[in-house]
Amino acid sequence: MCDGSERYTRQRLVSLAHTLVSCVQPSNSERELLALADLETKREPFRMWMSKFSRVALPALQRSTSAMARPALRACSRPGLQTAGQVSSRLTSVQLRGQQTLGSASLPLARHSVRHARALDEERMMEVEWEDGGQSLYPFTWLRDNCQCPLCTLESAQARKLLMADLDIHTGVDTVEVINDNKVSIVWPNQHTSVFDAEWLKKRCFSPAARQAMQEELFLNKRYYWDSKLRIPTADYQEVLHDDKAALAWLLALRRVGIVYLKGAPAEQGQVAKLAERIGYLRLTFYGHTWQVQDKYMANNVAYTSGRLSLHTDYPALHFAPGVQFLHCIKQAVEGGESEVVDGFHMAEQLQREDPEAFRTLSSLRVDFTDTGVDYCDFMLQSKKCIIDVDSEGRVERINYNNATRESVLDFPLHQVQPFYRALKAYVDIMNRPENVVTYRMEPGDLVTFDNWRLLHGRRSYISRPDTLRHLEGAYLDWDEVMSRLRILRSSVQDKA
Ligand code: OGA
Ligand code: NM2
Ligand code: ZN
Ligand code: ZN
Repeated sequence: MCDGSERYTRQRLVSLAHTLVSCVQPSNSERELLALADLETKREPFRMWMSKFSRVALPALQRSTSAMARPALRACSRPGLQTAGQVSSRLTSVQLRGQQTLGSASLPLARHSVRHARALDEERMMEVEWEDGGQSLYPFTWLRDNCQCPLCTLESAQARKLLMADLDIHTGVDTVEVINDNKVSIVWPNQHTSVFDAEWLKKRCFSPAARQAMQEELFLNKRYYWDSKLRIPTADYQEVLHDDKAALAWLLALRRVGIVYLKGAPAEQGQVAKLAERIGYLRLTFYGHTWQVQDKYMANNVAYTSGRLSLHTDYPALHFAPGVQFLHCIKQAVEGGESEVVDGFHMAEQLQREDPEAFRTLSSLRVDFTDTGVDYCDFMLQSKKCIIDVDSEGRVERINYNNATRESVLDFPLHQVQPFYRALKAYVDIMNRPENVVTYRMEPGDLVTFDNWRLLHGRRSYISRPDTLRHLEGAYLDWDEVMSRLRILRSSVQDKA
């Protein structure tokens, strides 16, 4: 088998691994999950890689209850997985025989051919029948709104030119036909013509499974939850700066695991800014573009002392707290100064299970935070945040908690004060259990990157001596910019493969 097809197979299996990641539940052991993440970074000889894939992916697949895991399991779990050719053909057949929507978004190499397309005038939808037997429905209004022609779309910006004022949301169609090159052509009643590529349509199928696959591809919202047994994913700082594959692996792990350790940075200022440039730009706050964590005289923040910092997220005093944090160790204390981290989402899940009342309290009561002082300029911040932010479906999406900046002003009625303290204590007690905390000690040249919306981090107190001044440099970024770079790297690395 030539290198090209090995690469092809590997790429497909990596795609599958991505799908698996979205199938496996947090109950899977973290070691397996991290090994899965490793799959996409390591350039091992093909056979070794294949046997690792089967060893790691199969147990996770077998335990997964997700419908998406089943066809993948059928493809992988037969004997003879070791040879690339066999796997390759099995995956092909899975794609061909699968349901219309299976992983269409996460299997980029799949080809979807249109067998037939017709207008359902009554429902005002177009029905597409795929070669694999599946069907997809597309409303006329949506099709007209998303016409890709140069009159309706500014191609150079990939943006819609068509105005809402010019969209007839009750439009019918004149004709629908499949044309050359796997495209569907629609002629509208005013004779305007739209041509849609089949792959483009397939990705935008409205079935729940296709939508879920597309959302996962766009936002990578599936996380690995962890506890003290986590081995923090680690990469080489220089490699991340200079190699796209290393940078992609870094950001994928940052998204899924929430923390990645980089080693090998020069022990001098300027590295967090350089790393931020790898992504786009950093987030300016009142503490400056980057900030120096040191024991300072008349400190404007508890972080700038030698005291212990209990587990916290940075900057809940901002309504839009920074999504990502970098901390670079330039000098470590002789004694103390170790770092601690916990998975705030995992801890919130545990709280919800053990003490649903406390979870309800922390996810519904808005707490005031405050921060006043002078740094980049003078500031007087006030914010109101739930300590556990949940989305409209009740999923945890952000943790906001720094005990140092929690306001003494409590904006709730008397009878809710004690229940609030009880709930907060319950959450903090879970976080502080030794089985949940990962402890590490940063050495000069180490640079930790983490999800500040998800992790809580802390540091032990340290002995401050003038000759060995502990010094970390930090910077913030936001998730939009980080995800943007992640998507770009994913598509450029994929194109090169
Ligand atoms: C901070 C912080 C960690 C450390 O500055 O907010 O969490 O190890 N610092 O000093
Ligand atoms: N620093 C490290 O919420 C906070 O005050 C976090 C921010 C000072 C930039 C600390
Ligand atoms: Zn058009
Ligand atoms: Zn902090």
